[in-house]
Amino acid sequence: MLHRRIGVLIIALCLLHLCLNAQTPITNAKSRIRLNQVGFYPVSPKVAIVVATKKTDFLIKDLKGKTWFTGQLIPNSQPAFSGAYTFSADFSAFDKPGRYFIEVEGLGNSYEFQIKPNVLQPVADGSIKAFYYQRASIQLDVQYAGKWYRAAGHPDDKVFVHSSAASEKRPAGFVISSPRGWYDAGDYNKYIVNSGITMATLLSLYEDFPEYMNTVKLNIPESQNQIPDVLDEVLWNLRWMLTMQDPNDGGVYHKLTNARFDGMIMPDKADSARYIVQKSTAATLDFAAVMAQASRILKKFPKQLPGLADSCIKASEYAWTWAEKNPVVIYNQDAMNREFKPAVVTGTYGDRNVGDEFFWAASELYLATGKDDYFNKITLSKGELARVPSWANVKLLGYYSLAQNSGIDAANHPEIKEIRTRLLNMADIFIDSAANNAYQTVMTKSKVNFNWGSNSNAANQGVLLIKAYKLSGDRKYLDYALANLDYILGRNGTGYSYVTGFGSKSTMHPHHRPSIADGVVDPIPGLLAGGPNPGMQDKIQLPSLFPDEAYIDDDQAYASNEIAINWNAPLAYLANAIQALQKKLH
Ligand SMILES: [Ca+2]
Ligand SMILES: [Ca+2]
Repeated sequence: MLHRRIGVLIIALCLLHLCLNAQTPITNAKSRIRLNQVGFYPVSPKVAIVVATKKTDFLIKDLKGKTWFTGQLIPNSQPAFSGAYTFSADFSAFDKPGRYFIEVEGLGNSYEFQIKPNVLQPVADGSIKAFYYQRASIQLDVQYAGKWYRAAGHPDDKVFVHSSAASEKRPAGFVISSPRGWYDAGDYNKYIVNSGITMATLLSLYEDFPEYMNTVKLNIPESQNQIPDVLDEVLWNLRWMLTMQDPNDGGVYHKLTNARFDGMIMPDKADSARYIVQKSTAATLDFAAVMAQASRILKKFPKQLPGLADSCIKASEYAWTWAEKNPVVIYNQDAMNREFKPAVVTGTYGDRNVGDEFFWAASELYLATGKDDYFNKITLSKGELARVPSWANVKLLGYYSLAQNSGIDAANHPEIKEIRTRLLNMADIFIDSAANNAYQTVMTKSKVNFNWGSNSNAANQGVLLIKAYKLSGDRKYLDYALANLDYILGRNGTGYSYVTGFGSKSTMHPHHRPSIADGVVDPIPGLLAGGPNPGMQDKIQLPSLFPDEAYIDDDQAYASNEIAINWNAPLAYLANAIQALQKKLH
């Protein structure tokens, strides 16, 4: 009896297998033809990567099946990390606007894509709008948030001074008001250190592309005022940051947080007590840098924002003074928890080296005030650049501002020339031999790019390449910046578009409390997933451990599928810069 049942089961499984096999060509092609699933500008380079075994023709067809372009797959010289060989389908010469798919002889069809001017505008807008969805202390109305509308959470108007932060004038339990700000990531806490790099990236997006950013409308509550929407969004977090400075000494609290992470609940259901914890040198310097940069930019809006630029530079210099008096107050959560209660076990952002924070803050303070005292704090040591900026290593943010700020007296400061040379050298190292790897991008050159938050490396490399383009006018940097954006939108080892809401096969289950708890099938749009990371710190089994395939679209997989403001900001910079520069791509 048992044998007979097993026999029936085997026959059923075989039939199922046949059925699945009958569909294999199409499924196969969609997973094997990897391309930017959003689309291409008529003038821009257009490349899909095909995981295939032989060199054949490929066709560009419209949705009615009419062939518009025929090309031949070109083998790439290096295999993917998995050992699989890839081919490039280059259809850059084809520039007719429309909706298309790629058919590869004997393989099947790709996902659909578009060719048209401004094709990346929705994803560029969406990557900034994502910050609106991260806002604390505000209800998201249906007219702005669509089906993701929600009640306000975290008023943060009664925040307790944690015992680690107690001072004479603000003892433990003292209440301050610290509303607004963005939720940092998949959780609902607010961290100054991670706000630092995030704010810098969005502020420099505005500073580098003011004309384009003046045209960007995000349908947020401030869209009708006379301030560019990207700056309105930045102001939501800036006004929170200002409340994180102790008015009595200028020091800045490391974070505003629950004692423990919330469950997977909506913001308005998360009502644990909120604390500001001890001050730290890193937080204070990040704050000083952001406020100096903001003062420089907000000065251009004296009527709309009376007095704010002045408040920012005052707060910045006050913070700098505290940091000079307290140069090594390192945030060590374990040590703090041994001494103070309640224990706090949320994100640490414990940066042990603050040399780069001093560099960045001094750079921004010099640019904002013109005071040589700040410039004299800047020293360029050899070999200090190798990686893109991160929350813990912000030196490059200082480089960016110094290299590009036109107000600076470069003739009297030879360091500026040296900084520009170093940035271009770094960009050259990035693009060197990038044409050889399986996906023909800077991101896929090396497995070291695939750590926690790997997609932010792709985005931050893109930012650096855009900066190199702005310094040199050399289009090769722009092309590789675009290739990294293609990578993020589907030209990669998994075939996923890692931006929620954009692309046929995009991240659906980010580790992100509102997306999990809101009862809406689609995740909140415009969020960049962390991306492939073989480190598996979350212990969630991954389908592959090859560096560029180590990804799972699972809302528990915080090591590869969380979202974070410091990852979304470089995506916003890259996508909007590409939009602003699209006409230069030919
Ligand atoms: Ca506005
Ligand atoms: Ca650091």
